Amino acid sequence: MKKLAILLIGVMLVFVSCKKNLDQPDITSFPEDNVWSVGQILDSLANGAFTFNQDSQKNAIVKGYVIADETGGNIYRTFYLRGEDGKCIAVYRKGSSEGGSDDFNVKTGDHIGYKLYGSIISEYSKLPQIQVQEHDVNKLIVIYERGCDDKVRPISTTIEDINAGKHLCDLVKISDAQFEPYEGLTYAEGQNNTNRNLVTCSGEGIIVRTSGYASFAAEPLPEGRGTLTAIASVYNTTWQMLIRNTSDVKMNDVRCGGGGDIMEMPYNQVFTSSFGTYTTFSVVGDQVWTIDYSTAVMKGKVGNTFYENEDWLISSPVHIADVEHAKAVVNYVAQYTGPDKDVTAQISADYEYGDDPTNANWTDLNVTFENSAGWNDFLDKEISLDEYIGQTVTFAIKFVSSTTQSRTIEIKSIAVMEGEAGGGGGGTLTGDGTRENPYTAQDVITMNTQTSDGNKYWVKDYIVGFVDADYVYVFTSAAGDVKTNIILSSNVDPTTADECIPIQLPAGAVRDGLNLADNPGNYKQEVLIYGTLEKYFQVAAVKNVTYAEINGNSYGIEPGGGGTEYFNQTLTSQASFNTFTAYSVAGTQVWHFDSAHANYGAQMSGFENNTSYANEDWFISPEIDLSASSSPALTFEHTRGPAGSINVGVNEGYYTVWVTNNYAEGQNPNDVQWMELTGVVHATTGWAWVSSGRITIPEAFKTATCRIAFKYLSIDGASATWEVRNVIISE
Ligand SMILES: [Ca+2]
Ligand SMILES: [Ca+2]
Repeated sequence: MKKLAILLIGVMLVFVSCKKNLDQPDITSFPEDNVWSVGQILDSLANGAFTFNQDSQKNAIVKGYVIADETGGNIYRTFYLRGEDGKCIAVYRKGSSEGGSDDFNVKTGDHIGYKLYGSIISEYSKLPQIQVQEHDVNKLIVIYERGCDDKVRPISTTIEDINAGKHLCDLVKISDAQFEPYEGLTYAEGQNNTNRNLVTCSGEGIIVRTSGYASFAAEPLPEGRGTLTAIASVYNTTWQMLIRNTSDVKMNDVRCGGGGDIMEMPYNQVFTSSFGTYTTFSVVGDQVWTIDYSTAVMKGKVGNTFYENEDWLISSPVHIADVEHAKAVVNYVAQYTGPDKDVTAQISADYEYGDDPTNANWTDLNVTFENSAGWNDFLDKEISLDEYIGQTVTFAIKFVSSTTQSRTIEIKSIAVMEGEAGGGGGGTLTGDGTRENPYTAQDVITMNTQTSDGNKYWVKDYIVGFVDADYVYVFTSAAGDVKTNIILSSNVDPTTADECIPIQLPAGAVRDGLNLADNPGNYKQEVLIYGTLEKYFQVAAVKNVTYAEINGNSYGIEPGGGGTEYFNQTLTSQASFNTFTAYSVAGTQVWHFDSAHANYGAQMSGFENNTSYANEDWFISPEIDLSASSSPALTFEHTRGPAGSINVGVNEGYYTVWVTNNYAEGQNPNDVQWMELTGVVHATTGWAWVSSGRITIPEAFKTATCRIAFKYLSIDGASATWEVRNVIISE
């Protein structure tokens, strides 16, 4: 004991932030000649599951801090590790029936080394994990120190960022949140795993999932508003929060979202999962504002019948601060045709929150909400509120439909904020994003697109360097070993990051062909790429690049056939996925989209919990107008896996493509007549993306109501995963 005490003091001197450990097991150190970061492990996992089983990996270890342990019973046979690089992963031990395993001897706050040799690195329903194979798990773990509280603090973030996959497996903290509903509810129901809804005062929502075996399962949900600390986890496409114990939940403030309180600018309401601080009122008609597609939706059509409606979406009162300019910004999509002035922006100084709006005086702000190009093409309508500076007002959207006409509008968010409506100037663009007239890097900077609209665009400019692991823009060729990105600029000799856009290079032909570490000759060469426009390294960028041309060479899969396009959905964003209808005829598993792996596109698998289940699942496009086409053909990219299942059901027709003229939304596809489109090229190696080839659409389907569908089958005991993206119909 004395010896331990002396050692303890020694450790204290070195590691001021931690308290040291000492009921240490047999092993006190590992060789450090092969230390992996969690980031390196995750990067390798991006290419598929793997096992640390090479002779050269005998000493492989990863070092990091335990951010959640099994105490509390909500986290099962798992601890979560935050690497010394800040990246996170789950560490999972098998149960005794599977040949496992002792309890982990680690506690939250421990600084540990974990021996990787023999472990499998895989995704469990999209959750990255180190799967321990050793029975005596603690032989794999050295605890260097304990109580490293500084290293295991939660990251304060937003639900939006969690849903964007930015914190997977990390310990995060959400503020201004509350359970909804909460009355009469406990964390879990009986011994069942239970989902509860957490919503923030700005309207974002996420699931808090609790095991029926958690020590706090039967405790009531808190009534109030406050902070929640939890592990950001995922189960396939469902993002969820796992609390460690109830001390992670501090919700003692008065609840928000009753609405009606006077809000200060900036007042931003998003309608992801609720109306938040907004209220709705139906003056006429049975149809009402609803939350769907993560937006506030209003339409006056049910089935094929139009109904008369007047329906309001109304803010809490907002104080327009004493600024030079103020505006409202409505982010929306709209389609179809309604009566004149069917969607208007209104403002009132005397509206009582919750009342019938026809009892108040409203001023029509005289703006037009044009239809958007499609369901993915969200528009920002900016409306000046300069006349109301200094006043407290209520802002509303008023919707009207008739017995013959109705538009559908989906509002993602409404912000009341400082700034000049329509201001900002914005430069003019050189290109238009087509292959013939691609955007330049400067165009991408000017447009400053933060979220992909689901479409891919062509961008052409000079390769001028890459972004290194410290997020530094390096303007030289191959000065490092970064292969995952390059940067483009319209200036071949840029001096600042402001002149550049980062380009994400997904693993495969595009990365292999473009990255500067392997291809130093690409430096200062012009490249043409095809990808989504969205944020990367916190700035406007190009991601999900599937095709590139440089110096006469091409890499990846060339989209379309080059002719007029009648339909183009990437399926690499939730919005694009949502344009299709997923219909499960049989089996629990469904077509789905996973925002953490957006480039997988639409996914379907009959495999869950290590078992293959029988399924019949259709993934059906929206109506595609081919009435003016001459020789339309379908192309798409697809892949199947894992490698061991590559031959499952190919000859039996488990992965087929069909076309029809008369499918109605929501119908069982088996009640409709379809024709199979044959000649689809299938992948023959696991997870290899291939082009379907050009599949001619038969003459009979050159109509205004053509739909194509991907039909998936699996049987009990045999299935594969099918992933589909970049679905194009063109001449
Ligand atoms: Ca109504
Ligand atoms: Ca199914």
